[in-house]
Amino acid sequence: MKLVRHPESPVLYPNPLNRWEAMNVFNCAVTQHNGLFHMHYRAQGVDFISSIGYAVSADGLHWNRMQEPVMAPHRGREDYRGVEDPRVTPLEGAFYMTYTAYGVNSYYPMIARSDNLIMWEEVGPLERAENKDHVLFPEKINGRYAILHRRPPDIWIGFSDDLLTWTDHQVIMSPRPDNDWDPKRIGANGLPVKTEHGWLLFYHGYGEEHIYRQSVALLDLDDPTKVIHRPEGHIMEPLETWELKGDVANVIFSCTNNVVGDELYFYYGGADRLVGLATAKMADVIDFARHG
Ligand code: BMA
Repeated sequence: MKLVRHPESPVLYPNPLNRWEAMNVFNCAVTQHNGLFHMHYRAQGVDFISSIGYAVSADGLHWNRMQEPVMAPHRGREDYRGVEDPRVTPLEGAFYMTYTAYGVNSYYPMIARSDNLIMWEEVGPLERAENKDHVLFPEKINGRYAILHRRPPDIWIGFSDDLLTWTDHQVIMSPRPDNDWDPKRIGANGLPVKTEHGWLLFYHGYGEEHIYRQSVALLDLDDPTKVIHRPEGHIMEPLETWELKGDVANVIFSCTNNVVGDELYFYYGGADRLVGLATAKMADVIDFARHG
């Protein structure tokens, strides 16, 4: 099972007229709300500092962009190099953005909140440690908020009563040293998709050659610390010129996995430069996650 590149992909390019997004636009979250697609994307300007731009679309292909970022570095030395890799989770009537605060010397995982997808206020850090690829589940699990995150090199899960204090962290998936595509590091993509067979988790992995590929796994609905099945193979790898060459070579990276009708819309950053779109039938993805 492989995702198929959409004929209109890439769907978002850098805009050389705006300093803050002149160089690269990539790693977006797409939120379907009130009949529209809302995109939050990582943008890099001429100084290579990352901020988060916003675009809206009726069809998921053609986007209207705001001229200013909706989030820029705002924590002094702690996010001086940028705010990166937004993932947006609708939860209890609000929207939560999980993103990486990249500081002068280090990075840590942040959580922000919005009622309208444009104006964001900080909730706080998940922890003040080198950790990223964090994403909230779209509902509470056994009465607590749940978050996937990545203390290198594994995918972890943690729980909270108030989104501020996170406890009960444990590893749920690790790199597979003998596997040909995810032997070194793995991390979660967009928010897990609830299916009748379990939480469908999209994740990325890479090895010594630093090629970022994508795959899926299924987590238990009631106890997502349990991995039900994890296929050996991947569902997408860099192949197009703009996925092989860009700001960082050989990268397909994603912070979102959208269900549109009976299809998966998989938006991704290609070589840390453009936003691409690939699709598949959801039924095929779920079948691969269960039996692949
Ligand atoms: C990760 C993040 C992503 C990036 C990827 C590949 O660590 O920085 O934003 O797409 O590396 O360069």
